[in-house]
Amino acid sequence: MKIVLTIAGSDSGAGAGIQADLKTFAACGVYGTSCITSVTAQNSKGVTLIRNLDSEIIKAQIEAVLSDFDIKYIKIGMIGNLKAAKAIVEILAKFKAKKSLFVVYDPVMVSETNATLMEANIIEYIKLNLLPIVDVVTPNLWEASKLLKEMISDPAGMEKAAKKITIFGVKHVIVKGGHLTKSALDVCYSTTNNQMFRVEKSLLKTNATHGTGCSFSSALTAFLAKGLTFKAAVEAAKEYVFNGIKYGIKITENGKSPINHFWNNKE
Ligand code: PXL
Repeated sequence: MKIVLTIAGSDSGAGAGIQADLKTFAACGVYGTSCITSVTAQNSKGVTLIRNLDSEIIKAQIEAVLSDFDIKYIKIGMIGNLKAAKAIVEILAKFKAKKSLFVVYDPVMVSETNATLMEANIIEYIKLNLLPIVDVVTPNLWEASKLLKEMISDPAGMEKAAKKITIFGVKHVIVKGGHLTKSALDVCYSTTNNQMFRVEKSLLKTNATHGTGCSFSSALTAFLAKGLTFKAAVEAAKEYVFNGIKYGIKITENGKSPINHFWNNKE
């Protein structure tokens, strides 16, 4: 069985974050290991408290698994502050010098309930130091706008943005349009073969969308680890999340219900 690693924050509601990542890995048939960067107390209504972990424990978790398990594919999610970002860059650079690692980064900035999960002043550091050592970045419209300092709001803008983001040194960009009004359209660009392609699904009328971003990037990591091509892995990850939303765990009328990571095994 392929072994992968997630570097992300903990979500007590378990729809997103490290809990979503590990469930997605299990559902997609890979063995997931983890490094927790931050602990968030949250439910379907919002985030009540965040504790970012210190760089020593972040580095030690990554060192422990990468020095022992045979891991080639890594997913990164929530990075709360500059210290965490620096710790992750430092340790990944160290291991990348020794062996080939393929890194998928979901640039998490706010929660589904709009709480700030990443200090805004670290975006420049991330662009200059983390993006050059990751292989895929998966911003949503808002995150892509923040990375490029310009508004991205439609498919044509998404195509331009996907290409532009590769300037920071990342090979593949997926601009996710889950917040578009007509359909859930993602625009993908690969520098390896200069390929631009789109993946599209219909919008589902539900609030069970908590964890979609985390689960998409984790499913993508899992499918890449299993040997799918980039395009096939994106399509399979999109299908996985679409079904997770369709069979969501409806726990609330007003807040954000979590997706169902094990829709394939539903009652
Ligand atoms: O979906 C973004 C996200 C990432 N990581 C953690 C989260 C969330 C959203 O709530 O809680 C820990």
